[in-house]
Amino acid sequence: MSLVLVLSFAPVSYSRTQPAREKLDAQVRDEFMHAWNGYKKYAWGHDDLRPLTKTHHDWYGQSLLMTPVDSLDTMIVMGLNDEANTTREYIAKNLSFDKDIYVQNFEITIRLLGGLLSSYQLTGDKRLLDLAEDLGNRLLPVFDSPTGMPYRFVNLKTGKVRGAESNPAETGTLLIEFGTLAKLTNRPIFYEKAKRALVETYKRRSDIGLVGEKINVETGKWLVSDSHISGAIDSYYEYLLKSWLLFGDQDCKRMWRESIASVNKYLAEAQVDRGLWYGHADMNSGTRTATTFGALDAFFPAVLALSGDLRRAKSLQASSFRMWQLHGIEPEELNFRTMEVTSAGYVLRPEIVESTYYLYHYTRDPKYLAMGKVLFADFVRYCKTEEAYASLKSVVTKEKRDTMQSFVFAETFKYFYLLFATPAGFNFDQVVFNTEAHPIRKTW
Ligand code: DMJ
Repeated sequence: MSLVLVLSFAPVSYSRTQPAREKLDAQVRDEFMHAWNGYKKYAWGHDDLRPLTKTHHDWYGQSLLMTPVDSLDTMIVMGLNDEANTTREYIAKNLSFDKDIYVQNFEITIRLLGGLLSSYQLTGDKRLLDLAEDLGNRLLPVFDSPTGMPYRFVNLKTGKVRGAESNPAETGTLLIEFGTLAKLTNRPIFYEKAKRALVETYKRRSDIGLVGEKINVETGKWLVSDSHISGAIDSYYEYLLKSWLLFGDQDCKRMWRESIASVNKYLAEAQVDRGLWYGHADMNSGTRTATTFGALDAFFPAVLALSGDLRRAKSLQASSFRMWQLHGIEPEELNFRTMEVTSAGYVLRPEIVESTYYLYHYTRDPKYLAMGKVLFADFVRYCKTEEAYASLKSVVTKEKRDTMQSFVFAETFKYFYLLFATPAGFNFDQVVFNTEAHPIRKTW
């Protein structure tokens, strides 16, 4: 299939007026507090709030304070100082990783390790760094596979591992957190293990430079050869770029540059009437396997913009916004050739907001503020509940679902806020956001 990059297509329409930025940042903070108060009232001390039944949920039967840790740096960035101090004290006094439970290395790394490190940097509270180091130590056994790529699960008490069938997102989205931990504790082992995992994933790319969707970390063999930028691969690419930027790692720079060339060659698809999208292709032949794109893929304009490719970033962001506007809120996935929804849920995902923020930062084009205003109004209209926020079972029917994942605090509200605010002392160009939107500063 020949791919022609066409950058002009039907203009995005903004039905609502240009926003006053300052008023919107206060509204975002209010909505954050609305959801946070719901969590505190019904789920305090637990991982997540179930917003419809107003009960709590712990991922592994015992709480790891997923929501408080994921939320803390957002409170700090928003200037919610009392709330942040109370939450920080609670975490420092109550969070313990000495638990006989198997946890998913990827999720724990991006949410908890990333959250603790970021909040440590923002507050200087050494107790948070100590927690991060304890967690890092307990996660380290995941890397003891024959290839160096991590197992998916580890028991925090025994160090036993399981889950040899993994994917590039889980094997390659660790270096920002483990690398930062290495720098802050002067223990290079954390950097070396996570870097090796990333490199070993990259080394197994196909002859045309793509990675697949599922890999066995013991044999190093691919189990699924479908390639894309969606879930199970997405943040692997993000971390190649960001690890270069955060650590100045020249291997990551080279791996990013080679990878993005293949992604643009085989996964991008642009037509005059449809605009730019990224679909699926077989990692070995480059043959198109699916023309789907979704809420998770909407992170890619941010990555493209960060890499300097504003041309593609703007085009893809316009496509993401078309996806959002189809039903007034984005579906998990659609077919971009037919514009039919193929997976109708919305779990409060942040990626499209993140990309809007990056594009506004780099272009200062007010159309991205207007876009953000539309996203925020729809988000509130369809997802707000009496006492919190809820996912949607279907963006078509707008029926709600009883989940509110911690990333709504870590990412969705944070990116909305940063789009509309200029927090004192917060400088986009001095931080790298991990994939859970925890800002990390290069202090070493
Ligand atoms: C988050 O946990 C992270 O952004 C991850 O990289 C992808 N999925 C969710 C948000 O949608």
